[in-house]
Amino acid sequence: MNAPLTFAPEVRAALDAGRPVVALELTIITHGMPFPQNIKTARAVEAEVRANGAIPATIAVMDGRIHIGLTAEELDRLAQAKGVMKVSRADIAVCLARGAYGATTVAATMICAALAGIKVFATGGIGGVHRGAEQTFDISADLAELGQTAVTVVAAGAKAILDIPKTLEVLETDGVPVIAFGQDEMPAFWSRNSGLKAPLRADSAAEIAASHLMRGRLGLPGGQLVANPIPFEAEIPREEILPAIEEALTEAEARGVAAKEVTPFLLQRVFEITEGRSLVANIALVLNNARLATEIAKEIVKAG
Ligand code: PSU
Ligand code: MN
Repeated sequence: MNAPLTFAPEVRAALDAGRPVVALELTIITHGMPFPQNIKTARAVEAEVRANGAIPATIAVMDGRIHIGLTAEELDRLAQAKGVMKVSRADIAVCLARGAYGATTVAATMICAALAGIKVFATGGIGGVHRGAEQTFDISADLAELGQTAVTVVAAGAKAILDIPKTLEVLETDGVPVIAFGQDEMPAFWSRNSGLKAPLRADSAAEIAASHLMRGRLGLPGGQLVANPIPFEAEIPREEILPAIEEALTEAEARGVAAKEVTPFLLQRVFEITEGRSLVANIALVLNNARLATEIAKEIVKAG
């Protein structure tokens, strides 16, 4: 393989020295949050990884290359650029070949992280099986990626805009361990609880690191999904967020929103309906995930 990777010098040095690195994605910044909170969040997440003892590697497609780690100037440019492509497994090669700007989703960020030798990735929420998928067939490529690419992904569970039971079923079929952190219940992004028991539970970063390494020893392809509940003080309880989600879903259906537009549309509408509260929660959970991912990356280095 001869993938067009461009490493930030600091990330390259950390990987060469076997120091912990955490991958970060940009789609949540370019397609999931409004300006200027998005750029502030991107910077804050990098700072959080650093403060806890790992090197952040925010990933993006630019000028026909996959960038593993961005300068402050590149981060600013991408967060403000118009027409940045939302790039998943299906689009990444086209985006690179065109030389366009691309923000990688969970699926594409996993692909890039694996190519770069990065084992842990922090995001907000993963894509999943959308409600009504039995009609629309809308199932995020994030799920199949988790089934085949060996990266441990820390997310705040699946958003309640998705069908969480079906999402868990697909992950089980694909052989993906779904590990709730520190609680029995599956978290649901803005809320700590989903009303569903998580398939697995772990109470320490060391245990998650050990199972990551064990999967490697077993030759199992695919990653792990760590479902990290949003901090108490930032959560929007289920009964408060569900009406906003229902309203956003009804509107998406009425307007015929489809394919890649669905997730960004729903996030934007929930943001408007909750008068910005969903965004405050979203930022808090991304930071929380960055902290846990950093701990896992450090434990993998220690044990590996
Ligand atoms: N969670 C968010 N905001 C987002 C996403 C997730 O809070 O923007 C993005 C992630 O990049 C995820 C993608 O991988 O949405 C899933 O999109 P789709 O359902 O189209 O695969
Ligand atoms: Mn989709």
